[in-house]
Amino acid sequence: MEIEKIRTVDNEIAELIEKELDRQRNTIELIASENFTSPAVMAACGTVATNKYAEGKPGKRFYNGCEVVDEIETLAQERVKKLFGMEHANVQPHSGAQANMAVFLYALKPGDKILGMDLSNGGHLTHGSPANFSGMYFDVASYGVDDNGYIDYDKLEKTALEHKPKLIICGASAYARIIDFKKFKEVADKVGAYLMADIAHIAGLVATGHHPSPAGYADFVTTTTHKTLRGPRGGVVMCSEQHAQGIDKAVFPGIQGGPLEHIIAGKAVAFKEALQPEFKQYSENIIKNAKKLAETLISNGIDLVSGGTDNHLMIIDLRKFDKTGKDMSNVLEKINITANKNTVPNDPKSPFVTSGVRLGVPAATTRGFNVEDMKIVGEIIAEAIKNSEDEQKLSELKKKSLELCVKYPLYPNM
Ligand code: DSN
Repeated sequence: MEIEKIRTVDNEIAELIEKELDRQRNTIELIASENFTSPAVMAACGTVATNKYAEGKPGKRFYNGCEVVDEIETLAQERVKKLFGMEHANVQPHSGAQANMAVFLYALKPGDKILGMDLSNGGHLTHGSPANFSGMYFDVASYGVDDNGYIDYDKLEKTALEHKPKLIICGASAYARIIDFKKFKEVADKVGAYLMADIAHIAGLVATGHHPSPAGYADFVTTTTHKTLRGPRGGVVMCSEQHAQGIDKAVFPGIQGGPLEHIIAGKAVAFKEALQPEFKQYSENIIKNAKKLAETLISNGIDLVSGGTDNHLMIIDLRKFDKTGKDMSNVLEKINITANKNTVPNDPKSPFVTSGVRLGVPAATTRGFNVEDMKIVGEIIAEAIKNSEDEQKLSELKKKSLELCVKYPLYPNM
């Protein structure tokens, strides 16, 4: 076993990894951006490919001895292009933030105007937050959601016409509804802007046709590989041939040095998995599970932003209970459910406190949870919110969570 190999050198780290495995096994994972990657993907990441420097791209490297990693990286590129129907892919970005940064470096000059979804309305830090490079080096305008929690496309268009951004960013980290890439493209065309779709959250659903694809609409498509796509932690940036050379140069030497070829091997394996019919079934199960969880919460008196979900996630709005996302995510942790606090649109509370909790089902679905299980999970969460001060009740709920964890053993052969 891999952990035993670690133990022969470093018992402290071996013990901590085992402890983390134990935590994952005994917790219902509902962080919307997390997943359980396959043993094959994990194994690929722990191989000799980690030893190789390969600055450059396949066939055009700065070091010798890259002929094998060239094949690994080329396979990863070909598979991800097939998954998303894109002409060009660079699989080297270390993360989604790096993929986005590469697009910014290629398409923009410092001070250029960008238009992205406001972080507090569901956008991502790299879509123009003042705390991030995207908000520090570019002039940011933002759009958000309407009173019903749906993207306000009219306001998006008005803001675009007013600000004339050079780049419009669509895609979100906390948005439960279908994103209309066609509408975004129409707006981008009206103002002559590039369109970037950051599909990090929904990539797995896009790959299987369970969410519309940005291919044919967006100039640049970025994603992480570890969320609904269920690969190793990393990023990818895709575009048409027209932008290929510029994007590749932006990734290296623009923002990164040597690519992580062992992680790229893991990405290649994950892309192969995502091309199989079983993955389509997995996406379908995600959608069914998310709908069941949302439906159960609502029928148990819990409000959701936009009143439900079309994808893998949902945001609980706690305002009517006068409770905070910070407290409730800690209460859920007490009963072995992991989730994260999240702002709701127009949140009166700070991002460190929040009035919401984001829930997502990709990880639980990988584990095998079905709609009956999601109903139980929804009931547990609703009870926990309503009885958050009742320690006796919380210990009963923790027992129920653990029963579900035992029902679906995680990594049984590890
Ligand atoms: N941190 C990720 C998420 O949780 O959505 C976004 O990068």
